[in-house]
Amino acid sequence: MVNLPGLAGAPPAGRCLVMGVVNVTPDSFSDGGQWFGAAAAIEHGLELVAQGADIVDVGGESTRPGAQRVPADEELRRVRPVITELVRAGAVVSIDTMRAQVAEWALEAGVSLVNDVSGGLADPYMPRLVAKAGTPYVVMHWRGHSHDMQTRAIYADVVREVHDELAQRVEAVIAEGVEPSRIVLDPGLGFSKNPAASGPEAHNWQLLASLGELSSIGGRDFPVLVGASRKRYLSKLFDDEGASRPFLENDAATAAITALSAAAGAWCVRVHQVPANADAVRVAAAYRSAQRS
Ligand code: PMM
Repeated sequence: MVNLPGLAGAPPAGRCLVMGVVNVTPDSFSDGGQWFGAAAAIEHGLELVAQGADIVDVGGESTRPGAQRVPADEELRRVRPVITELVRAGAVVSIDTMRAQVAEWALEAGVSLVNDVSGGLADPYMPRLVAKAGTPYVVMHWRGHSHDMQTRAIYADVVREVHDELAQRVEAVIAEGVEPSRIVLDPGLGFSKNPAASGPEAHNWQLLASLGELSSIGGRDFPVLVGASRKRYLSKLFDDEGASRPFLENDAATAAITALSAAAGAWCVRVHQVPANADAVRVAAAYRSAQRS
């Protein structure tokens, strides 16, 4: 396990970190099937590191809207060789899973962070496992599994409700023994959020514009991870007379969000394509350091 900058007593990060995504799945939203074979996934992970990813996030279960769950042994079968090889190669690896059983194996294999899109709601054993391991823990805002999560995208005030629901999760995982200094918050863009580009239903945009407010819970400022990359709400911005722009064309828009999020103080961005985002976080760091206090 590697100590991640900006968390739990490690030196400050100096800039927003870049997490590159390796989805070892046949059906993820934005790159499903591309890296499904272990050899392709390992090669891709190493390429992301060479391009400047600080962390490689490996997942074996798709969470795209509508996705059905895969059995735990299949999830493990997918991620095992990929994590083993990436850790062996010296990469800083995180495990993207909602299952304690998968996280437990990955922690023994040497991952440095547990990324749980359910924030401990999907598997009640997860927070205690993470507490015992002493690794950083990404607690994402989540209202339910992917098969029907979009029916839960109902908010009177999305920023206040996501903040308050994250605050409840923070309290719950701390009660299970997770150190507050190891918690990273994530607004869960695209998860039970309306993809609208404007208006009162533009949940993802409202959350992005309020990262500071979201990260402040109980008098403490938590580090924030932003997972905006290639999501459907980005395509909505560029919809042309009902025709949706393919998500693979949204990497420039993703880099723009990375710059905005990093300038607003995000700790890390989770992205599918690294080079432009590695530039964007450096742009934001220079911009932040030039700001008058
Ligand atoms: N999004 C996806 C998967 N894992 N983890 C975190 N912490 N935050 C996210 O927003 C997030 C995630 C789904 O994205 P993909 O299937 O397109 O990679």
